[in-house]
Amino acid sequence: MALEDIVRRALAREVRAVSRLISIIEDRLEGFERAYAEIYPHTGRAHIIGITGPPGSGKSTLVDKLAMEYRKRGLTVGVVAVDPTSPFSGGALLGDRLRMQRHVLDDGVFIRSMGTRGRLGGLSRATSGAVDVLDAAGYDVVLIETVGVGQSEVEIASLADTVVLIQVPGLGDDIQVIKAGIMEIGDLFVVNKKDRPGVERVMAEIRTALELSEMSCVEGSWVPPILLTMAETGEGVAEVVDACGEHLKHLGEEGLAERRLRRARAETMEIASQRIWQGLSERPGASEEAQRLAEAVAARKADPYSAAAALYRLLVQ
Ligand SMILES: Nc1nc2c(ncn2[C@@H]2O[C@H](COP(=O)(O)OP(=O)(O)OP(=O)(O)O)[C@@H](O)[C@H]2O)c(=O)[nH]1
Ligand SMILES: [Mg+2]
Repeated sequence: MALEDIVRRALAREVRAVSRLISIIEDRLEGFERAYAEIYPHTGRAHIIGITGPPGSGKSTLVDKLAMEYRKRGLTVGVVAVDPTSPFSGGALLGDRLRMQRHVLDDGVFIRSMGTRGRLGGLSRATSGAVDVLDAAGYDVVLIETVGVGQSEVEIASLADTVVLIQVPGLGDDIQVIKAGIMEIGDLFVVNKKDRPGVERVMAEIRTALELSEMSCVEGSWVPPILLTMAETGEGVAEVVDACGEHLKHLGEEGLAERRLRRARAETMEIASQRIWQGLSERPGASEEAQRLAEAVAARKADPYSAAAALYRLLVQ
């Protein structure tokens, strides 16, 4: 199929074309930039929701139930599951596939899993591309699942309009909640596995951490709700959907525009710096010069700033 046809069909939400277009962008195949330019004007309509939490906390189960709840409400859902095979619940990819089966006959749900290995241009670029394709294809809601292991929460936060942080009882200590810099990105907290002992304690820990960070909050700012779920049975899932909707409403046009400007800036800068690096590496002799400069820095004959400036001059001269 010609690229033009793939783009046209993806924009009409034809599942196979959507899938193909994500691959083209993910693998940076011939013409991917042209395709991106064509779909991009159609993006910006979906509510993009990031779902993150510790390995095995029930993210995939919750995402599945959220998709079902959105379908019940007449909305279409795209899902991007990033690295679903965590060492914790190894083989989750198979589980994810089985869960997908349930949606197979429903073209209102599209699920895409992405591995983390061998990504050109980084995982966040690939995820971002998939999200944009789903958004352009007209899915009303796009759910992104990532395992919360530090950097990934921050990346998901930069992509999503609403960030849902999942916690579960029984993971031992409270570091999972209080990890510095993570609390701040949560717009919604979900304590899953409410059938397990220790739920009250997790909720109290989140509440305390939130109160600490709220001390600097201005009046009228969003107070992240803490919701209880049992993803396995679907209990509490409708309330999560409601809360995501309320968060979007609270953001309003202005808040949403501000978040999206942040994303646009970060992405544009990231692509630009990749371009610059690529341009540099294509200059004859540049990698030898980079090596020579690195050796000079290591030997304290040059400082890293002057070395970088010298490399940069290679590019612009
Ligand atoms: N007891 C209980 N188990 C649950 C609940 N929700 C999910 N689980 C189980 O927890 C396990 C992990 O669920 P997943 O949805 O795969 O978790 P995940 O966070 O996506 O896992 P990774 O993607 O591997 O990080 C599965 O065996 C689920 O059936 C719940 O509410 N209560
Ligand atoms: Mg999962």
